[in-house]
Amino acid sequence: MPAKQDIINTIAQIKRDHPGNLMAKYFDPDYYNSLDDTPRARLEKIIATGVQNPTSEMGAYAMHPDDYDLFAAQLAPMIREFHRIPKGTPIAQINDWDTSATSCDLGAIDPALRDVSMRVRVARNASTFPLPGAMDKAQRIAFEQVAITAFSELIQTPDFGGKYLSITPGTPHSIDNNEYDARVASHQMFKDMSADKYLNVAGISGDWPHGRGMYISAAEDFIVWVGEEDHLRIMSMQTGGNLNTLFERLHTGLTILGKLLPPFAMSDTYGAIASCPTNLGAGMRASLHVKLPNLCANDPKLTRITAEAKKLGLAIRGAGGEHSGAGKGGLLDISPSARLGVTQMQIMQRLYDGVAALWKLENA
Ligand code: DAR
Repeated sequence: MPAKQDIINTIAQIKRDHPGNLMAKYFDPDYYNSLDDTPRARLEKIIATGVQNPTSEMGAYAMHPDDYDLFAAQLAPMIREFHRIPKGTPIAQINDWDTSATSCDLGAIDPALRDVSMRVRVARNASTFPLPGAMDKAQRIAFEQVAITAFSELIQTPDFGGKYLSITPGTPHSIDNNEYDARVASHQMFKDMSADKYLNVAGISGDWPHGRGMYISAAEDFIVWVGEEDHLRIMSMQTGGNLNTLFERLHTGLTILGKLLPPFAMSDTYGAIASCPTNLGAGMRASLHVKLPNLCANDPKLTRITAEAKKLGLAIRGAGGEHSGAGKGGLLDISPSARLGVTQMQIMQRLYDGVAALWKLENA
C-alpha cells in the first residue's frame, strides 16, 4: 500500500481532475491522518476503488455494515450529496410498499408503452457475513449454501416456485458456460464481475465465480442474484406497463425470503445496508427500457438525455447496463437516482412521472 502522504497527494490530484468523484471531494487528510493503523487500513480498502478509478462517481464501497457509522466522516457527506439530502436534514429511511394509493400503468401514458421491459430490485445483505468486498472464498461459498437452503423453501410456494442455477464449479446446481452466457444475454444473470475494474479493486468480484448464482421463478418474473455486488439482489421483472404489479411481486417475494434467511443488515439511518452507498435506504433500483431515439440523436455520450433525466431525478444507462451506450433504436435504461430517504412508492411514482415527462419531450 502506498505511503500515507502518497495517498493524500493522489486523492488531492483526483479531486482537482475529477470533481465528480465524491470520495475525493469529501476526503479529509486530517481525518485520515488521525486514524490508527487498523481503522486507516479499513478506510483505505473502502475508498480504494475511487483512488484507482478516478472517474468513479461515488468511489467507495463498504466492506462491513458498520463501516457507514465508523467512517461517517468520509461516507456521510458523500451519501448526502448523491442522494440529494441537504446538510442538517435528518436521514431516516421510511418504507412504504402500499400500492393501493396510486395506479402507475404506463399504458395510461401511451399505448406504445404497454409492453416495456421493466424490473425493480432491492439489494440485501445478511448481517451474519462481511459484505462482499471483505468475504473470502469460503465465506462466499458458505453464504451461497445459506441462500440455497432458503430457496429450497421458496420453491414450494405457488407464485415463486423455480430453480437455483449456480456458477460455482462442480456443485449439484452448477450450469455450463453456454447456459450462463444465454442467461446473461437475456439479462437474467449478471455479467462476469471479474471484468469490472471498480469491483475488482474493491474485492467484490473476488474468487469469481465461486459463491455466485441465481434463483429464477418458473414464470421467470422473479430472480435472486447471489454474490453479485451485494449478497442478494432480489428482483421482479416483466414485460408490460403496470408498475404496481411489478412492485407487488417484489414485496411479496422479499417478505417470504426475509423469513427464510438470516436477518438483513439494516441501519436506523440508512435502511437496508448495501456495499455501494448509492444503494442505501430502500436499496432499490426500479428501471425500465424505453426507446427515445430523438433524445439520443447524434449524442453517443447521451449528454442531452442524461441532463433532461437528471432534472426529473432519473439516471440514464445504456440498455447494456452501467457505462454502456444507447441500444438499438435509442433503447435506454431509465431509473430514479435517489434510493435513500424516499419510500418504495415514491420511487415507483418518480419513475412513472419521469417516463411520462421524457416521453412527452421525445414526441414534442
Ligand atoms: N463504479 C461506481 C459505481 C457506483 C454506482 N453503481 C453501482 N454501485 N453498481 C462508482 O463509484 O462510480
